[in-house]
Amino acid sequence: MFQKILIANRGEIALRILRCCRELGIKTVAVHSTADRDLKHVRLADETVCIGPAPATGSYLNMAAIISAAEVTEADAIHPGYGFMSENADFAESVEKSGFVFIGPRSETIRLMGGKTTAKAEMIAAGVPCVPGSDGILPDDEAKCRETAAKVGYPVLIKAAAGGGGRGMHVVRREEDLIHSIQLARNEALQAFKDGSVFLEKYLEVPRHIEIQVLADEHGNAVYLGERDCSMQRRNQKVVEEALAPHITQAQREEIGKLCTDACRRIGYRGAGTMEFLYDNGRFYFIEMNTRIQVEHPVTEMVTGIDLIRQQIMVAAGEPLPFRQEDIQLRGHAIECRINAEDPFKFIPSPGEVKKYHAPGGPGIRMDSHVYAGYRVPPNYDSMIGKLIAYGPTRESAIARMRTALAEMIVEGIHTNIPLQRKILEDEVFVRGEHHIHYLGERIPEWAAEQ
Ligand code: MV4
Repeated sequence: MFQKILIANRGEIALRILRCCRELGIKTVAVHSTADRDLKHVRLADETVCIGPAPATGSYLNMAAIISAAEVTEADAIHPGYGFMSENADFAESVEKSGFVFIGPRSETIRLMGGKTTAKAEMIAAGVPCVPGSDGILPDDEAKCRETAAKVGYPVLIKAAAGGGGRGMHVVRREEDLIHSIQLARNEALQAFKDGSVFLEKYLEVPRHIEIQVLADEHGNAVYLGERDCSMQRRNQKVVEEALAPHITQAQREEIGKLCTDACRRIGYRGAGTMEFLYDNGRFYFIEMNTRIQVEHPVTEMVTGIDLIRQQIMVAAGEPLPFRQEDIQLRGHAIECRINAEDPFKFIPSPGEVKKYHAPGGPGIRMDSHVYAGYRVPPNYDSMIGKLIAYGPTRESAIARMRTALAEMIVEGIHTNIPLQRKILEDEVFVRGEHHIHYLGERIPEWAAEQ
């Protein structure tokens, strides 16, 4: 087992990883920027290294600085958390070549699944259902593009093959707009990802976003840990996530879960991963794979009783998974509300000093946050300051506990999205579990007007 892990991240996930290392008796190295000296995990770590200035490009995205920090502290492994270097295949490769363990899949796997068309080809080969579309990237030939779009049927969606986050996506509703949209998407993809490759899919108008959590070891074992519904989102930022997904049957879960674990074994996957699907008209369609731990992993931990960070560390160290699929029980329901330092209805970031902080508690309540009274939220990073998770035996009980927790939570000195979360938890469409990926964006104008 590892003696020392370097945590190449910040905020709540860095603290989550540190706590897990402590439990396992593994020493920790916190690397941080000059703006992050007061982070809770930096205070708690066995060793700390300042790796650069406040802008992430000079610190949390600085490969050489992170690897140097691992060298000087003699760490065995690097945990990348989510965001930053977590899905950078070049970073993972450089970690491997420097003699450290990257806590995640092999760099080749990250590269393969990081490309949306290469990932999709692997999933098709494994028998996982995908959104109908072009067979790989679109050629320059305009006639061939028109032929592909006509075969798929309008509306179609043009997507960038590299990168993610919904950038470079264009919906095309009529054939006369196709070539122009492809050109726009190519230019945006070139700008954003230095790769103008695009592909095409049938556009699903009002799907739900459901993702399957998988865990695999180096010995050919792979399990699925149920699914999460992440449909409550705005501009590709998830706001509320839950496990399991409302209205999904056990038969559907088992069918898609088995396909996902078969795919993991096929590609020699190692570690925690998420297969993202759009769910429309009772069917799952794979869109992309995330090769990292995700923000919303706690809801899966609550319904499975499995510590996903611990399992990531164990399998990265070469240990076999300590359970088989038949040992995994999905029990109860968990909901996560992301707590952001931002105006609740205008979404303007709200950095600054947290003057008062009272985290909620009680049965089934978990607060994953690095915030404390007196902490200054820096303006340089993502606005998420924590995650409130409510677990209950049923979805109704999890909602009731989340409402109670949101009502008692106090954050003063900065604006937070807690008022928005309270609105969502009272919303009848959410309560029925009938929301889709466009729902929140549609409701926000009304809620903003009430303020
Ligand atoms: C789609 C889609 C509809 N049809 N693909 C957005 C970002 C990227 N992760 C994939 N995305 C979408 N792909 C087809 N064929 C709608 C979206 C989409 C979306 C997906 C998941 C969560 C939020 C979303 C918000 C807008 C659009």
